[in-house]
Amino acid sequence: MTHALIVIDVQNDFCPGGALAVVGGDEIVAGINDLMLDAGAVILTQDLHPAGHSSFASSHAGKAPLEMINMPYGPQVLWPDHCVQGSEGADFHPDLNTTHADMIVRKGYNPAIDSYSAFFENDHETPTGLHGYLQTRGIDQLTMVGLATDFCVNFSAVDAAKLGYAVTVRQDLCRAIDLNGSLAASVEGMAAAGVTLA
Ligand code: VGL
Ligand code: ZN
Repeated sequence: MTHALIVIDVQNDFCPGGALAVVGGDEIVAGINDLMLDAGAVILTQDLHPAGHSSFASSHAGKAPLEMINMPYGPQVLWPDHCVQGSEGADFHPDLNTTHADMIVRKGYNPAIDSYSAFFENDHETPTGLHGYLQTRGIDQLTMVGLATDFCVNFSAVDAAKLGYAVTVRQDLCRAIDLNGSLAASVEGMAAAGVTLA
């Protein structure tokens, strides 16, 4: 089995002081850097939206952040503007060791569709290309860490399990947004999909 470490969205906007700050988001950086040292491959994901993205509350008149909206692909949480292309908030946390990354997967660049998962946009159909990359390299075992447990880590882990990867989520190296019980629901969903929660 060939193994990869997938580091999800460890970016300034998801860390304290950022636009969509996750409590304790910066606490996981040192532990993630340590894990990179003995990973067979390291893949970073980067949430990267054009200004005016359809997942931003500011793009919908009368809507506030954390309200829901129905998109053609299903229900969507509306977020504060975050990880806008070219902004400092979109950059990786300054202490994250990006030197060891074999690949950086960018997602959320389609203005009309959000993309939590590292594998598919939120229509669950449009691929990011990561599956092809991992297959080409013969990687079948994944460890996932990063932000946020209940959104991008959750969607990535469940998609990976569905695609046939052996997936472990290191909960100690993830932090959650926890919106209306989303953390508990995501843990249940990941376990049901066959993800190992460590
Ligand atoms: C994320 C909300 C919006 C995440 C990204 O990385 O979990 N959450 N965009
Ligand atoms: Zn986003």
